[in-house]
Amino acid sequence: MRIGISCYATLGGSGAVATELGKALAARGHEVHFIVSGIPFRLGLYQENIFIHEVETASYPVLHSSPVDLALAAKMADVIKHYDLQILHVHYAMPYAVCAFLAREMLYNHPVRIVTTLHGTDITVLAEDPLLRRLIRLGIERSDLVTAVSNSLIEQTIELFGPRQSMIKISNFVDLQLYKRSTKNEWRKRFSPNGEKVLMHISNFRPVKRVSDVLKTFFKVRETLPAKLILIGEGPDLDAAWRLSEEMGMARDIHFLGKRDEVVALLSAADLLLLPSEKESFGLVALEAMACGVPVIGSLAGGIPEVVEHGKTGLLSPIGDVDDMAKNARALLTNDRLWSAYSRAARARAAQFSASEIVAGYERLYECLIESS
Ligand code: GMT
Repeated sequence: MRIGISCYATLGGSGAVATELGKALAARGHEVHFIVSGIPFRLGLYQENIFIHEVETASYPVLHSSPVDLALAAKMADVIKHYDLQILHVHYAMPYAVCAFLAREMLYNHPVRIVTTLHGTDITVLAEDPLLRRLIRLGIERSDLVTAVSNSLIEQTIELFGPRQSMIKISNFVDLQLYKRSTKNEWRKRFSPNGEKVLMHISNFRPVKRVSDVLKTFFKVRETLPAKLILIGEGPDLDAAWRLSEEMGMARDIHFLGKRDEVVALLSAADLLLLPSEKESFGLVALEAMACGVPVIGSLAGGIPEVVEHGKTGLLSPIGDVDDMAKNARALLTNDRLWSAYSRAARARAAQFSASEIVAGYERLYECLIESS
């Protein structure tokens, strides 16, 4: 098949999933065209069957801002026409499904099928703006197929939009060959020179991640046992997190590592992943942690309970309940047998989200869409 993919190129689960999907489809022999505003961060080395079409927007003195999304729509139209794409799979309704709709309008009767995957933020955050909501609705309703990454996200979309067409849940996935716990781990020695427990948080430090809850939970855990906190990623709340760690007198036990590529090696050094989000349509990082045998201490937000099995592969608490999260973390960290059982169950649970099966599912959906056009 000839498939186009558009996604956010920057750090984030949607870009990671879209890029891994594109790479897997290319490995299966499909021609994959990324139509993007930057090189997707998970793209890695050159791979056969992958083409990158980067959108460049000129700025003109007369325009207040550069017409980025319109330029993307025009680029999509160009690539669809030039490579005769059969599928354009966009990740996020805003702006990508709207751009895809415009692109197809530009080409009049081109048979390309538009698949939109909802990842959360457009539904759970952007849709609060009534103007954007109308656009998001347009993107959703003019797609030929809409998928969402969790049942929770489907329910929220129905509640907000009551869209005319149905949606299909296709979970995010993880490559189990790549994401597995490595035992020879240099990071562990660095983080835990005296056998301290290692708690980890990985995110883009947006307010919805509640990074201050990560620190408060860690503070309570550290009161009763020697522990270190590793913070990976960057984003708007990073500075505040750094300041809070100083104010709480924990700076020596917290390592800020910034944006990192070696996520598997880092996760392999962790005893627990902390994910206390306020909103989380899926929680890809929880899945990746579980694949590396890391149990999750998190919140009951959105799709997290569909990924992390409470009482088996992690322990979940109401949003903001840092006392409960700390209690849960201590329960796992102070009982090696319990931790090992959770760690094994976490890996087994991750196997239910294996990349090969979920990618094959997407492939079948594309084929059905093309046949029905
Ligand atoms: O969580 C973020 O801030 C990043 C965002 C994104 O655009 O990548 O993540 C969303 O999509 C991921 C992939 O489907 C999900 O795993 C995340 O749960 C979802 N984030 C939110 O719903 C807040």
